[in-house]
Amino acid sequence: MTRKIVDVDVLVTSPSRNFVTLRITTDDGIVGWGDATLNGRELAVASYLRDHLAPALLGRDADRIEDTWQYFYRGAYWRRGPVTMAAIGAIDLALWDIKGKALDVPVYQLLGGAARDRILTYTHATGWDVPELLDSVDRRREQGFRAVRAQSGVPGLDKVYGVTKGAASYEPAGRGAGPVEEDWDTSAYLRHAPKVLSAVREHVGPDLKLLHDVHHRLNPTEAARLARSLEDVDLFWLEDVTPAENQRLLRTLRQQTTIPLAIGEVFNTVWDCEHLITERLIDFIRTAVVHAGGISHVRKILALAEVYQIKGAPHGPSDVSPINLSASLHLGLATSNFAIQEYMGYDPLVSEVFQSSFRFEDGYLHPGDEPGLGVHVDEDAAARFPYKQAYLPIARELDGSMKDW
Ligand code: KDG
Ligand code: MG
Repeated sequence: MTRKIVDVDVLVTSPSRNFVTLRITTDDGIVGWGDATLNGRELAVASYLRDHLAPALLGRDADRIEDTWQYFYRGAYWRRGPVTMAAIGAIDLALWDIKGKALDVPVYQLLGGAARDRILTYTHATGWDVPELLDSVDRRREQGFRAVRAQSGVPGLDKVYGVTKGAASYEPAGRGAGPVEEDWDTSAYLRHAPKVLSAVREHVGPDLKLLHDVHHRLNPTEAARLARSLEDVDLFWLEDVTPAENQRLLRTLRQQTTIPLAIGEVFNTVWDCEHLITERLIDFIRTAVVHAGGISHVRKILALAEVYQIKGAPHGPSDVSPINLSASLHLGLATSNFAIQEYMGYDPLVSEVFQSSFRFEDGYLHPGDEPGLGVHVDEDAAARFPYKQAYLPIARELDGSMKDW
């Protein structure tokens, strides 16, 4: 028996920020949902899906998830890259959602069943100065988080990516007709970050897991200097220390420090991280489920990582939708080498569009036991929030030259 795909549609909605959502419907009336959000490049993925992949999906057997993945990956002459892989990822999530609903089981059961009871999660704390950051960390601990990523301002700079001034929660993209420009000063950052993170460790004591994200801003020498100055802070990880292309040079850094390294939120396939994994230049692989071709491909990345004692810790910012978060949780529950899930939470407007069954308790997440991925999309609510152009900011050195992401 085949379960035919009879309808494919793409929703672009902006409840506080932009999300691209794929809806696939089968001839027996099952609806599956996939996230296709690529921050700042949303409409490119929407068009790739609508104009190129949707027509080829009509009439295919929805039950053949792996074959559909291979069809769109191997069948494309122009492979890989974030737009292509997010589009394939969205289809993959929607098909896993359909299969779970068809069999009346949550997706984690289809992936082998629970390999753990719950998933450790970390969230973000940000403050422009140390007192503000400590307040933010304390608020996160009061909410129950056992792991917190801490980011602060840098003296002399007006804005720093990932850091808010005051109590506002941080949103990676800014709305407008072009990217906001920020300044960057490596020397000031390298002087300041160790003091701030030491103050946080002193304030919270030994138990809280502390993480810090460098957002690809350093070269390997600078990264080694930072890592060595942070040895006593006992970080759970240091993230994205150098630009993602700098893979071979990470060996120098590894020789200088035992600080665990996390990399990979901008990777899209196993071929982007194969060297990092097989040379064990990292400790945590961060590919987001949707951005690397969905559950079907990310579980292969995690299987490779398992051989090298590297753990999965997928990207989970507020700029991918609750459908992606839910998929990540199903995969995480069923995967033995899964370490932690990033969870920034969502603006209340997002919950008007995406009603999810995952639950947060005592610093851990669980995807819930609804059939499929467990996310209901309210299309009327989605239609109330039209797309608004938005970009991630860019950064320049103090002399005006472009800085890496
Ligand atoms: O869209 C990019 C953001 O999601 C990213 O910059 C946030 O680095 C980030 C993180 O670790 O969540
Ligand atoms: Mg990051």
